[in-house]
Amino acid sequence: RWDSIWLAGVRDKEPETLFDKIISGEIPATIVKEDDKMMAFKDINPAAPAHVLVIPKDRNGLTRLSKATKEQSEMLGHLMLTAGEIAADESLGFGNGARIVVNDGKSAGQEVFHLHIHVLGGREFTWPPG
Ligand code: DGP
Repeated sequence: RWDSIWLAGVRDKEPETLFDKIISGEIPATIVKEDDKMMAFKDINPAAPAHVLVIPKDRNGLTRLSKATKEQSEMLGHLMLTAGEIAADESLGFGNGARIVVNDGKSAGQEVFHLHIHVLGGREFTWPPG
């Protein structure tokens, strides 16, 4: 786990966020899915009965989606596939439709500048979002 943080620090000049502390285990989180590249954990301030965040372990400059590069395509695909798997997981309270969201930048409501995909479920959603 520390390897990915060290790598992130070397490659990435942006300030660390609390998600690095979740990855390292310094801040506890309810992890629902994890591999060497990503971690998915329950949102501390859920906006729906089921609310999971999917993040890359090595942020590698990816503070927000609009900074993504072609080299990060595989990682982004992996995160998106994971979000889809979570959205189908009835044991987590999903399975009947999900809202999958990336807030890109402050005016879109982004507060943590380590790319993350929100997977929300367990209720009906309206459109347009607020
Ligand atoms: P955003 O606003 O898109 O940057 O989403 C950040 C989310 O991160 C927000 O829904 C709340 C969540 N969050 C913030 N701090 C913590 C924490 O310490 N633990 C967990 N599990 N989630 C957190």
